[in-house]
Amino acid sequence: MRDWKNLEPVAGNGLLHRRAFLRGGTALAAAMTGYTLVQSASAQQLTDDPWSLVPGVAVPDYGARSRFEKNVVRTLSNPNAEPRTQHARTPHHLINGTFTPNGLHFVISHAGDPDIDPDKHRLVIHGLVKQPLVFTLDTLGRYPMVSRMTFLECGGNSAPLFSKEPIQASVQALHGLVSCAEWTGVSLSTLLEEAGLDKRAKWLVAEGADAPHLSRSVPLTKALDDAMIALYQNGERLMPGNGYPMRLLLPGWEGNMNIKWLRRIQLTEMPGMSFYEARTYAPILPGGKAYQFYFLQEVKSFITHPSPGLAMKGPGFYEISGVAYSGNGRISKVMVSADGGKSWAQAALQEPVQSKAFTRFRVPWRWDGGAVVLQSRAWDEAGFAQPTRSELVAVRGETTRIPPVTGFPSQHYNAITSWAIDRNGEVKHVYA
Ligand SMILES: Nc1nc2c(c(=O)[nH]1)N[C@H]1C(S)=C(S)[C@@H](COP(=O)(O)O)O[C@H]1N2
Ligand SMILES: [Mo]
Repeated sequence: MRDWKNLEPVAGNGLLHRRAFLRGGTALAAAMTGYTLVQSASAQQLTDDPWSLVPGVAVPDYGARSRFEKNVVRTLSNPNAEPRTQHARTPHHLINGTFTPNGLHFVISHAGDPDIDPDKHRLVIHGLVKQPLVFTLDTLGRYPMVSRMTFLECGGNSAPLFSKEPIQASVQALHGLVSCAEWTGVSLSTLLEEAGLDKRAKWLVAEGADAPHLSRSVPLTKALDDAMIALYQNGERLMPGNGYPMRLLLPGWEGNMNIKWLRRIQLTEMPGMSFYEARTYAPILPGGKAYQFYFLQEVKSFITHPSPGLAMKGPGFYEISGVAYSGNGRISKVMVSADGGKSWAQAALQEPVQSKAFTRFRVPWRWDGGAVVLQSRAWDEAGFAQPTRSELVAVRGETTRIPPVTGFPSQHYNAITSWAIDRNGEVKHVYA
């Protein structure tokens, strides 16, 4: 039997080989004993509580999670729906796996969630097409459908990390504006083929039915590549906050372009230069120039376990895990460091590794109780590496404004996140 405590670390501060526990199951048992198991004697002492001797409650017609899970919720930026943007952030530290339950998928709604009667909703495709078309939910549902896992991330996710000083907040507050779901719907290319494209068409302008009629321009190349009119989210109809009854889905591209409550697609020669693409999502660089059309959500990762708020429970075995994703395709590699980036161990990637979707990574770790700094760094199949924070801010700048506001760097932060763990097991957000 391999003695877990004597396994040679592959990187500083006790990171173990990613397959350390696949080499022999007995090693795992040895690893856990004395740390996470209760005393072995108590395993004999299962009691028959009264409830375990009688039948349970009625099975509901629509399931809800256990009442003991009621604290696993999104955090809301504007709970009274004052007339400004509302954000609901995903609690990444309280869930696991790779997809986000519908009730915990992040939401950004600039003027609340409309209450749309699906029978009355229409989607119009017009402009530079041979044949303008109008669809009901029913007619759309008769086209061949596709399903795919994909992450959706607001361009402003992780914006607090542009702050000069690290903001003390949970992974939910820092990175909660990204989620991942299985979306099912009709390929936009199918509908555009039916409408017939005019040769002059190079862009489309998509518009939502909500009060701001949020509109964004999408290059035709993306529309014909993997864009989808999504009708289902993790198997059920879209949630009202995520665009019920239909939304535009542009896998791997800036959240804001994924128009919810989609009602119009107009084919055009040129982009519409709408409010969001001309202002908010044209990030300004330190020299005063601005990015125009920064569509891609680039390769990124962060550690969810452990993370601030999930204090360590004494030295011993832990699994470090988190999510990695890239708008360019599949994640090819994730490295994890426990010494602030001096040495790295390769993480195991949970199969299947899907294109433009969350990939969960895991590394076994023996924490000796000393101060450490945890980091994760991802690479994608297109060859891009997640930058360090100093590399990113060298190009994009920092801000002293909290929370970051328009006019200051506040978009497309994809650099490394660092969690410092002190001797008490407290986890803090740091820059390393
Ligand atoms: N019609 C409409 N579409 C919208 C929005 C909106 O307020 N109205 N918010 C946008 C923003 S800023 C983001 S980040 C994504 C978020 O999608 P989600 O709320 O489904 O997570 O939707 C985008 N699409
Ligand atoms: Mo957004």
